[in-house]
Amino acid sequence: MAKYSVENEVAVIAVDNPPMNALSHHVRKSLLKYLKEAESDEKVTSIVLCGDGRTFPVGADIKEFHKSVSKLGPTILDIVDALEKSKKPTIAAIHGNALGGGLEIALGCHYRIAMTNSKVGLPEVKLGILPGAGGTQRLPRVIGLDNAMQWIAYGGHHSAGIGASLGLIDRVVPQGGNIREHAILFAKAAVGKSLGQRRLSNISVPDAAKVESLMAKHLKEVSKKSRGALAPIVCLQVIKSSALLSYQEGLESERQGMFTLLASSQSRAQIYSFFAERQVSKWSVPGVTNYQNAVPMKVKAVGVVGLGTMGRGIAICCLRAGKITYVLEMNTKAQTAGVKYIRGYIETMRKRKQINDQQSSMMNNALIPVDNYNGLKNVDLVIEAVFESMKIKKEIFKKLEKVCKPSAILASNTSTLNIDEMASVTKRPQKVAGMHFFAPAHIMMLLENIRGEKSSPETIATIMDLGKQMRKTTVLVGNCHGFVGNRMFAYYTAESSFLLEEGAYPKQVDDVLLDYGFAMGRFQVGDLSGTDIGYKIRRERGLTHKQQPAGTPERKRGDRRYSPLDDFLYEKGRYGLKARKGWYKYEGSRTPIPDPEVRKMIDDFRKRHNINPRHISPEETLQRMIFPLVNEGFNVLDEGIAANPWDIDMIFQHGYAWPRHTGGPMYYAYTIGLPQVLKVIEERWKLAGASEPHWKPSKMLTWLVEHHGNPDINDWIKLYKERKSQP
Ligand code: 3H9
Repeated sequence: MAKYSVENEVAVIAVDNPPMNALSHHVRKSLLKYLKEAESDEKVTSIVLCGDGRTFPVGADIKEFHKSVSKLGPTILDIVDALEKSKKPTIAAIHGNALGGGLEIALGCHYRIAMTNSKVGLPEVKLGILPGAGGTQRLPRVIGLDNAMQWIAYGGHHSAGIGASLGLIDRVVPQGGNIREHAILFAKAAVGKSLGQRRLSNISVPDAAKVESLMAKHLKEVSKKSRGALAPIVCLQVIKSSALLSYQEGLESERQGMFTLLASSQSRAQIYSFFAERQVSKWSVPGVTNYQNAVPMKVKAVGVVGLGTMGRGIAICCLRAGKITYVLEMNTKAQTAGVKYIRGYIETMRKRKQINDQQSSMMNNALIPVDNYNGLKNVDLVIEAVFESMKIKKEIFKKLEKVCKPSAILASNTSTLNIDEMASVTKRPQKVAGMHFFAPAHIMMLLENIRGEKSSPETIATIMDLGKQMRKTTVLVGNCHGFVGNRMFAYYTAESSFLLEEGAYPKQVDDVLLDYGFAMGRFQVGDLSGTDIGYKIRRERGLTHKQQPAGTPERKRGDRRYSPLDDFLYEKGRYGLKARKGWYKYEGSRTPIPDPEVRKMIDDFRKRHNINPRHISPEETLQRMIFPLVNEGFNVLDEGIAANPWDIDMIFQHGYAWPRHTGGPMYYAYTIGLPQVLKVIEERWKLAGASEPHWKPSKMLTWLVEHHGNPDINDWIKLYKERKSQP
């Protein structure tokens, strides 16, 4: 709805649709009604459009997309047109955010004023669509083609100050000012002034002459940064029309572009992702606790054990969240290097204006290096981040048990190991949990929190709350080897090596993944993170080639298929990018170059095992990489390790850079159709047999297909839980 009032001859129309004033159908109706009323009221000389409550409208109502209600008139474009055509000056008074359709209605107004801390932008591309209410045609007319391409194709949020510097915002109201009062004064002053050039559809695009070169520049950038995504490309093509065609023709091109994108599976996947991101914070442990009733503990001071790559990143996350951060590292050299890195990073954030001088000095003061466990006696929560060894971790937990106050939570940053086993060496298993950060911890958005069997509601609520304070996408999962992410990802990695054995080479596999939308292929990622990391984990588990007793078949561990190619690579000193050689070689840059030496290693291996290499199609490559991971995802859901398919998808999007326009592995399976996914898995299972148990069709997947075909992803859990009551 909207509210209407007339103050001092100025009509004020305030959108009132909490929490975000989205432009839902009923809001659009009410807006147009009040606009007409203001237009026809002779006592009204100008019109202010604003938002009630927290914000100016943040765009169309995303819940209405792909539903018939979105098509019900009036459209946002009708409102934009009415505002622009108005004979009385129209002023958008922006506080909070003016995003998407929200900014588009502001662009329909003759003037825009905004609070200094407001954000403006057209983020539709992140939903797999484009600004569909004239934004692609009006924005370039104000801020120029180059800026508009940048804003729309990447969907960033920009400060009111930047908007003002580009001519989008006519006045910035300082903090503490009353936007409504300023807008009314502004509106009064605008009465009588010519509106001709204020109507953006009347003016031309300033840098239209550069359209071809700008197009080439931005197309190149988006194809690198948003690989495989359709929306950024369509956005650019439609913006191009603003430079070459009339406003009306441009609008038609926008309409066509929107039509194409809305019909694509990518927009559905991205809209799903938008809600999934918000859904994961509404965690629940059925029958135990949930986000609404559990009360988190207050955490003022955190301890981080270990100052390697992970520990440093975690410490930065804690400092950014305003925690006093004790960092324990007993090796003096490692401590000096770690602390230097953290302080250097704080300085970089200050220089980049991500934090101000005061925040920087607060963070520096809050960083307290200690070199013995007693130094952690005052912390409320500890995160250990040492090498992935159960023996070492248990020793650390025993020490922490002794020194930490009884109320302190003890968390492990393990990426695979059993949290309950660590908890068993303490007297406070209810206060033990996993907090699995992804490297580099201060950059990656994901935090996979693991509840142990005995973790208390307070402990769970506290680690979830801490993730929120760190502004991470925080997902709660159950305890098992590898938890959700690494447990599923293990099969993606394993299959990639099997593909090499059977006929593919690293670049061939990586190219398929790049085409799918990953920013990097599996082997490129392996080189970037270092092939030694995986080797050490396999060695810890007794799996490496060198640890096997004489006579052990090279391609088996127990009764399971194993590829030793990764071990061979490590043994040749090919540790990845840092060694300038891994799956690829690197000559003076980070560009991976296929290396004949790796090819030979693979060829020799095949010869030794009499493997006749065969051509492996891109389709087979993709299915072999992704479907076992999906199959395991269903096992993870079946066991209750993940509560919902969107929890899994958010783990992969934010922890493994899974392309957002596919929605994540589970949503992708839903897009392909579960029957088709199951069919491939069953065929592969017949072929591979017991030595590759990751192809054994998941019970849950099989049941869903048999009983419901390809049910809505939102219904998977409900249907599966209800199965027992069915005849
Ligand atoms: C568009 O405008 C298309 C046009 O071109 C016209 C085409 C014809 N709709 O994010 P939060 C809900 S496309 C419906 O947690 P924050 C959200 O789900 C749109 N619901 O808050 C959540 O619900 P719940 C372009 C929406 O402070 C609650 O509000 N605009 C919408 O962390 C709180 O949200 C965008 O893409 C919406 N538009 O972040 C902006 N927006 O409590 C989308 C929010 O049940 N919005 N909700 O979980 C955002 O990016 C963030 O909400 C924002 C605030 C940054 C504004």
